[in-house]
Amino acid sequence: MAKRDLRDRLFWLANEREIKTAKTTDIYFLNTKQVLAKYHIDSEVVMEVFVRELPGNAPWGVLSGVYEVAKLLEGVPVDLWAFDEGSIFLANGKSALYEPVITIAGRYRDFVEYENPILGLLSSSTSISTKAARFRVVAGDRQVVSFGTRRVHPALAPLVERSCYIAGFDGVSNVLGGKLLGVEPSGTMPHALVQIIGDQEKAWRLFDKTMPKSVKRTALVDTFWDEKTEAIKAYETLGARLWGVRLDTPSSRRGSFRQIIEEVKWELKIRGGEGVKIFVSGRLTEEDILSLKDIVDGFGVGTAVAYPPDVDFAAKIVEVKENGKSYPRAKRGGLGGRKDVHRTKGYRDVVSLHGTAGPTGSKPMLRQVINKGKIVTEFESIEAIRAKVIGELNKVTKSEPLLAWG
Ligand code: PCP
Repeated sequence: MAKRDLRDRLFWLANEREIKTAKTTDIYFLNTKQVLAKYHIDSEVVMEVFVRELPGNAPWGVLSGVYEVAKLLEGVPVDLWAFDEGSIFLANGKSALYEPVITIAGRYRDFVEYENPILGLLSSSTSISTKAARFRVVAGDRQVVSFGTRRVHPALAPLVERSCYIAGFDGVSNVLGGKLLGVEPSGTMPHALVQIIGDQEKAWRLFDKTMPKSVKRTALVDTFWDEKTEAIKAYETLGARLWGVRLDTPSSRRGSFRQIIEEVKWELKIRGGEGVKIFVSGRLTEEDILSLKDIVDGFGVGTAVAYPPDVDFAAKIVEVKENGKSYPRAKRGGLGGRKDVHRTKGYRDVVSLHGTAGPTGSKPMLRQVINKGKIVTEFESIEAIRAKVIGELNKVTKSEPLLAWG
């Protein structure tokens, strides 16, 4: 075996056992654990996990990864409270105030090493679900399908698809992602199919003859000639069986993507193909969706959601119990004491010291998930989370979310 090969695995990946036992932690946490053990420092603490500022200082994000944090900590002797999976959470980079989305209580030396994987699980999922939610919002009633798992390590493909789907995406292209979600993967055809056959018409015909009836006949129409010419040919080839055309126009040819799409729609319409759907993909941004959604039926979005700006979670001790008494103890830049979050109408979240009653009619956002290492909550189904997120997005985009001091 070459020296550079890995001994016990194929890929540079932590396996589930290593993740579950926090082997991916940072060494300074093990140093800390060593000091606490040597001097029998068994203090109990309250740790809060939160986001100070969202990308672009946006006021809200969509939280995901709570399920995995619960599975990570299951069996560790801690108590854990959390916002539900798929909750809207708020952040304000211009204020010292923050809302904890997860609160952990327990003997610090029992969970010190878990900080790293907790943050990694939350950031990986929430960065994607928050970005995907922004695409969901700008797309309105247009179809948005996740196309981006090729942009990440294959180990993360299911996580990318789950994060996009619960944030309201209509479909996912990844086969394993779809399988774990229980949804049929969505996909058209790659340029490679047309290239290997060497003739667009023949490629579309063979696709049509091969695919089961359930697969929509969507012809990729930008391989060798321009989109208009290939779209006409696709309609002439498949006629009423042509469900849609996909334009994946490379940036070198794009010019005005909008005008290319308008040409395609016109040429299809005057030939009786007005009902043919228009699907576009290729480094799409939220701005592209906004500018094209009036003439496009669906979007395949990849990099922009699979590799989004990161939602930066922090995990900070805010309280330490010594000799049976709890003392607020935040670091500089933090706020001492365990806090509660009560949501009132219009996404006004009141953050107050733990135990303070919330405003009348408000909803406590932190629910207990783990009690002494045992999971004590039922997790919602994927479809239930997705439906909830879509409902919340409709509301939060019509509100003025506010983090308020309680
Ligand atoms: C791929 C696919 C999407 C790209 C990659 C992923 O394009 O069609 O457009 O989405 P993103 O561009 O938003 O990251 P290509 O690999 O150019 O074409 P093909 O469809 O033939 O794979």
